[in-house]
Order: sequence, then structure tokens, then C-alpha cells
Amino acid sequence: MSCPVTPPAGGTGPLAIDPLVQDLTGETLRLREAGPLTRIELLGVPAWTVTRHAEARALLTDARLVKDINAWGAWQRGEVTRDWPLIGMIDVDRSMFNTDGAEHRRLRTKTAQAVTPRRLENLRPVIEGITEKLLDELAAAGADGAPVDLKSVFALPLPMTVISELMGVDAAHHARLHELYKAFFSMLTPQAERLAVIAELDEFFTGVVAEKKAAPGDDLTSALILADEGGEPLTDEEVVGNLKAMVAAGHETTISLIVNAVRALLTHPDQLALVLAGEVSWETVIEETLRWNTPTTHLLMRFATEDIEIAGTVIPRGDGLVISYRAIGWDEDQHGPSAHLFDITRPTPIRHLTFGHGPHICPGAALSRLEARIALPALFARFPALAPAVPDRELRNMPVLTQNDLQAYPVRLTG
Ligand code: STR
Repeated sequence: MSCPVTPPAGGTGPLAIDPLVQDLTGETLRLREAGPLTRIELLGVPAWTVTRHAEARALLTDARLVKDINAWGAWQRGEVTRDWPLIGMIDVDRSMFNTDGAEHRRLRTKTAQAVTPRRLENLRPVIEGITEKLLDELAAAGADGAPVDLKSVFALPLPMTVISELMGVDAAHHARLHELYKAFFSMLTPQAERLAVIAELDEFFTGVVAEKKAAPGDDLTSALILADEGGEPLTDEEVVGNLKAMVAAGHETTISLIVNAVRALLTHPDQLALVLAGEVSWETVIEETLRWNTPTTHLLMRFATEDIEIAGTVIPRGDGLVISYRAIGWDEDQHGPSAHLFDITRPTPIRHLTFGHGPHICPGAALSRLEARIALPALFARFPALAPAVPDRELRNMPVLTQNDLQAYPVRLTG
């Protein structure tokens, strides 16, 4: 097995996904052109990906695809091991993320119930408070028209603080946790270091669960530990697995949603004007951003437990399937010929799959929408002259194969 961290070679054959994300637009277009089901290579490991809306919808509700890594032929045969840089995206503690069927429902139900739109109303004032505090910090960092990184000062601490509040993780740990996740996701992190990072995250979250067991609080981790009346409680390992999944997903993806929405509006000033004039809603901005520039580029992975025929192709039993959400958002059959353009006035309703579909549909969707719905209008109300500090073409993605995350987003707060 080879795991070179190098740009993909040209030519035909499986499309090699660039771990350094040097040309995201080009890759999205190539995937879309390659057809609904296409062969890719992930750092030397072959897989399938689905790049179109209709096929993705069908596959995301197909029970012949499972998330258990033991169903992967390449894993069974030892062709993929813990040395593969992407293994941490798949071989994680048992949780709602990597189980299916009745077990999955058992692991997921309580978490999903805690983040319904109604229950989230309690979090609204908390999110508003965090937003105001971060806007003050942004104002201080960007005083006198100095460029300031919107990502590190605003878009990143907001979801990290919110998900930590929800799960009961102390704010003192935010900086270290962020450092660990950065190293976890970066494809430039040497694998030995990544495995050490994973071990430290394990140890940290195991500690949080032990603390909450000893002294339960008013947080979701404590709620997950407690048994329901008559219900079977989750094991400690299952609580740790769910907690890790929630913190990783809750922190990493919403950063991109906020940055990508601001970036889309600042590079489309005519559309920003419509929003600020109240002619197009923030909800529309959020949904169009989710469709057009998805936080998750590629979601790893599902495995075929039987041969699955779809779009004239057969995914053989034991093969792995990636969901390429960014390409799916650009599907012209679903969104029309302007699918590759950001357009909050588009005539077709924005029905995207960015939060997934079927049993694993993102349980945090309402939370991330609420965060963006609070953060975006507050940001533009406070800084109506907000502007990019560097030309858009100079922005670079993080070297993260699966996530669509800028390295930084420098802006100016005042003209
Ligand atoms: C990161 C490592 C970990 O400890 C647990 C998980 C499970 C949930 C995963 C997360 C991962 C990576 C980012 C994911 C998230 C679910 C949603 C998020 C894939 C593997 C997305 O980007 C959609």
C-alpha cells in the first residue's frame, strides 16, 4: 500500500483525489464530468464515489451499504491498515457514526432528540451571547482597518464554544482541542503523529465521560450516560464515541458554513445588497451556501455488503463508497445549468443533500443552521463595510482531503 502525499497524476484511470486540495473547483468539475458513479483513489486506496443527487439519494437509503469497516474487502485483506492517513475518518470508536440498523437507532435517538429545533431554542440566547462576545474580539483585532482573519477570530471559536457548551466540555480545553483536530484532519501530519493525536483525543474524551459520570451536569454528555426509564444505557465507550463524533462534526463543519457564506456574499456584492435590503432571507443565503460550497467535500465511507447495481455500474461487494457532496451540490439535473454558480435568486428551490439523507442524516443540521442564522446577520449588522482583505484567488484550502476549509479568511471590518 502506498500513501504518497503528492498531487494527483494526470491521465485516465481512477481520479486521484488531491489530499492538498490545490484546485477544488477543478476537482469538483472533473468529478461531475466523470459520471454519477466513478472510481477514485484516496492516497493510493481505490474507492467509488457518487457525484449526483438522484443516485446519492438512492444509495444513502440503501441498506446494502453499511458503515462498519469490517465489511470493507481492502481492510479484511490487510491492504488498508492504520498506516493509511485517512483511517481516522473510518476506524473510530463505535458510535452512531459507524453503526447501522437497530444498533444505530439505539445510539442515535437521544442525541438527535437533544438537538431538535424546539430544544435548540434554549441554546439561542447562549449562541447570541457567544456571537456578541466574538464580535467584540473581532472589532478589537481589526481596529483601524487592519486585516483580521475571520476564520480564527470568529468562525472557528463560535461553533467550538457552542458544541462544547452543549456537550459539557470546559472552555479551558478549546485551544488544545482545536490544535488536535487541525493535526487530525491535515494530510500533511505524519501518520505516527496523527495516531498520537487520536490517542490524546481518546484519553481526553474518556476523561470527560468519567467526570460527568461522577458529577452529572446539565449537558448532553451527562444525558447520554443516564439510562432512560426501562431503556438500556449506552456503554461508556459508546458515550465516548458519540461525544467525539459530536465535537468533531459540530466544530469542523460549521466553521466552513460561516466562512463560505461570508465569502460568497462578499464576492457577490449585488446579492449581498438584496439580503441587506431584506429582499432575500438569511435562510436562503445559508441553504445556497450549503449547496454551492459544501463544508464536507467527501464523506468516507460506506461498504457494499452485496453487489449493488446503480446508474449502469456495479459496486462490487466489499468495495468502499464515498459521497462527494460538493460535486452533488453542482448537479445540473437537480439545480439547473447554473448549478456551479452562487445564486440566492435561483428560480428552482434549493433542495440539497449537504446534510446527507436517510438514517445517518446530520443530527446537528438544525444546530448549524441556527448558528449561521445568528452569526451572519449579527456580523453584517456590526460591520456593514466588511470586505475581503486579499483577492479571492489568493485564498487557499487547508490540506484536508475530506473537509472544505480555508486556511484563513482575511477581511477588513471598515472601509
Ligand atoms: C472524526 C474523528 C472522530 O473521532 C469521530 C468522527 C465521527 C464523526 C465524523 C468525524 C470523525 C469527521 C467529520 C465528520 C463527522 C461526522 C460529520 C463530519 C465526517 C470521523 C462531516 O464532515 C460531515
